[in-house]
Amino acid sequence: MTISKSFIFILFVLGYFASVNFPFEQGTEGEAVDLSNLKVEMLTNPEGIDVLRPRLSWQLQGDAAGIKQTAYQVLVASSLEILAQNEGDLWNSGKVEEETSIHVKYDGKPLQNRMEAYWKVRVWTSSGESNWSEPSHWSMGIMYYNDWKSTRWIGMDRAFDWDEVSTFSRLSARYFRKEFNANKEIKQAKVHLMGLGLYELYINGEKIGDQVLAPVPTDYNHNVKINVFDVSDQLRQGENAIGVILGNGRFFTMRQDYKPYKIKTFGFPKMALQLHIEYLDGSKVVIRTDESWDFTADGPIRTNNEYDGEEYDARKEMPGWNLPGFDTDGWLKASYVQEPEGTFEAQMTPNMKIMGELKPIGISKLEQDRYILDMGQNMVGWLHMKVRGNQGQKVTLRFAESLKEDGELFVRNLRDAKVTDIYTLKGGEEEDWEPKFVYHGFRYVEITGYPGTPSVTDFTGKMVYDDIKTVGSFETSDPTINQIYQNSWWGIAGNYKGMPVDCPQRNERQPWLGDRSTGALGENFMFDNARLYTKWIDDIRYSQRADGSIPDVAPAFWRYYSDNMTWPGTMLMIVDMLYQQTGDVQVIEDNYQAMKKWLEYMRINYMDENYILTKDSYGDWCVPPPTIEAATGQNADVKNPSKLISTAYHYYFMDLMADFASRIGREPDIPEYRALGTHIKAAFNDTFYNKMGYYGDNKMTDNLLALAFGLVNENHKQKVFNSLVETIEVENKGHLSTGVIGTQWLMRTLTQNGRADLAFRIATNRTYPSWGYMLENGATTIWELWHGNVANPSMNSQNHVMLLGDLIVWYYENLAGIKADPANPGFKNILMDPSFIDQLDFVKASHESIYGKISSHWIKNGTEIQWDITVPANATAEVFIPAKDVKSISNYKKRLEKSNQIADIQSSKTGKVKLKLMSGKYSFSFPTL
Ligand code: RAM
Repeated sequence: MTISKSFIFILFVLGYFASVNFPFEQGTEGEAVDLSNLKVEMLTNPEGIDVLRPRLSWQLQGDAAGIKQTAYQVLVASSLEILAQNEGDLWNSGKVEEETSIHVKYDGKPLQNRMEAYWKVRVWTSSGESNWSEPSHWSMGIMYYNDWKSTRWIGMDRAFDWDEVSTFSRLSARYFRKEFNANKEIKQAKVHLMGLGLYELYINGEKIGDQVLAPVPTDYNHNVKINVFDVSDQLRQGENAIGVILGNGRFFTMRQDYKPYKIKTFGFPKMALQLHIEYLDGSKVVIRTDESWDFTADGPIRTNNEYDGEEYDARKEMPGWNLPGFDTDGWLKASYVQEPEGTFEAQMTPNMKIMGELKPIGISKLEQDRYILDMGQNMVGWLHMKVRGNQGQKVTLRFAESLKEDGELFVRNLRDAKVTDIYTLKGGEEEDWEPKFVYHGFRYVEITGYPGTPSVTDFTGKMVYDDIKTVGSFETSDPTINQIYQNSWWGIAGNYKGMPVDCPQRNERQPWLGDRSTGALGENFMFDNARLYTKWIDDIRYSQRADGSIPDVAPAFWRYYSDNMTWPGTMLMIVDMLYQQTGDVQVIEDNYQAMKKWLEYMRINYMDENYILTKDSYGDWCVPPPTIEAATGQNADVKNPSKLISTAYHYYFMDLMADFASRIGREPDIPEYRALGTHIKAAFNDTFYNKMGYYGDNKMTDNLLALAFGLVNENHKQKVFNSLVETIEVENKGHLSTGVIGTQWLMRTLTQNGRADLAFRIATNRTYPSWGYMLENGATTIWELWHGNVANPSMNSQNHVMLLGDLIVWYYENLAGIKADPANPGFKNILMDPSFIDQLDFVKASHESIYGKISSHWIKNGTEIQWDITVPANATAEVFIPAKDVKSISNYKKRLEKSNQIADIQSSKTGKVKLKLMSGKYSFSFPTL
């Protein structure tokens, strides 16, 4: 097994500094640092990593003023006891005189298989020295393929009588069990598990971990994720039992078998497991999967299929199957099966979890025993049900996003996904049930056959997505903007499925690259998604063909290698996003070669002698039809490939590559990117510029791309921008006419060119086409199509995020003024230059960056604006205040002057005063202009 260096391992030590000797100076009006409590918190699953040089990050917390780290010392020890002696037997960095507090690479003794590492840090700052932080921890996994050699992959490579293998496969879940005796007192025990497609793990009847639908999906021909759990508390001296249930997930799926270029199936579910037990006396034993494990597929989960649903027959339950002493009469022995082809590797991104619960808002009767339950929100996950009735009674749950006029479920936009869960009662006491191996995208549930009268209190919606923290908050005085933000949150969260999928409901649910190119940046302000996107970049890199081609979907469950700039090019945009937002340079290093190779492949195959990139696939995907009448019944699946789009992106990517090269010491590559860029730019203008002052067909997207990528000659800029504005204001009467591509550049380009007001108008429209139009029509998420209420159902998801474009980016960067500085990425320096738009009374936002929480809250009080800002410790901000002079600005009602917080004050010619702020809290007031 190769050791992947591409995973980031971020350990945050959240320390409230407790140095009594060196109390931090208090901010002007900031809160005092909490000196009583030194707190450390892990923000990532630390078990079983496989990077040889993990990276450590810590945060200096507290609102004290002007804190800058000047040095740090990290200790890493093999035990807590050693660490408590302030010794680092694995690594003692010594005092390192550096500001760096993120992505510090472990540089100690080589890390071994399954080693435990405990670490802590102390820092020296401009305002004093901290104590040692609380200890934090990680463990190494099984890093080498060789260490799996005596462990067998087990399963059963066949279907059973009650199964059906077809497009609509019905394959029952597989149950495995193993009993063993642990004859001594246990010190520590860890399970290392690869359970494909999906697993649930039990020790002595207890479910291990709160993950669901684990592990995260990959292209199992390339890589298979290992999950690791500390089970010391669940094992006991004496008899023990391990139980594992395997579901199908993306591993066993025949769902795409009607399209030859889609992956049919990876095979029947299978697993490999090692349980390492260490006894108190120092002796060790390993329990492994082999043919001694008991197996049955004749349990209660009769079928589970991501798209079609799960069926559970409670009469087939096997009480005690995962406890010692169970009678395995009727069970088989597991068979030794072929291992999957992929590399075995640690899972560094979190699994999914039940992240929230929803109470339904209503239930209504359709007829006899058919009811419709309304969750009040288009959500992703499943339904938990309480039911009491007779043995053999069946409750059928069918899911949909909306209702037809007659009150029945609208299922045509799900295509042939059956999304039906069926529960058969065992009878007697109240029964509790929810599925294990499926998820649905739904607001409404049709309930059939529920014994008695169902009421809302019998059901709970379980919201399921990756265990990722919400790190952003955003609110303004405008209800449309706020509601769109809420809808976006629901849509983005629900579509995180160990990879970002396009939609959660129909027979698709694919990780389409183009849907996230700019969206991922907006999402990063809201969600701590860096590990997820780093995993996805790995998926994309793994899916690259030897010739250099990158697919439109990765992992390439659908093998669309259609070759275009915009979908595969998402790889570059997300690498850039990860670098900008989290300061992670490793992600550039790990992917540089792949990105370069892809661009060469595209150039050699598709660039003509005039530097025009001739190949595109989707064009400006999903542009709004001109009117809602014209849109009615229209199929949106129309491709209009555009050489203008592909050539513009080709130029943009030359820029990105030059930037990447400069970040990782590949400067010798830069002249080539620049030279090609110069040619492309000239060709682009020769071919697509019309001297009337627009590009291509004068579509919004044509002009937007030219402006956003810096392709427009200086003396044409105003004209081109005027053309863009004219299209919006005159032709579109204040609306957009962009699809997935143009919308990614729309809001920022308008704002950068001085028309934040027009961006605001587009952002708050309630008429077609707009995000507000979706709200107007009852949307609680974001639609796939601008005309989602009338479109042909064959491609019309009500929970897609691709049309968000750069809207969320604009919310944070331009309305709130929280933007990462490319020169000091990861919010080491924050660029704060909000548009104090006339139509808004306030904007209140925050983002928990890798340095800590950044906040920006501006509010208009009559003729004055008050702007409160928080800059986290060890970070700085460059703040732009629209004021005619410095005198008219105050901070906490005092005159603005240089201090240990305000490092610099500059009046600029652009009518803004520029301040350089150190960490701490600020409250500026200044008159509205
Ligand atoms: C459809 C979906 C998806 C998009 C592709 C091109 O399947 O709209 O989100 O990326 O087309």
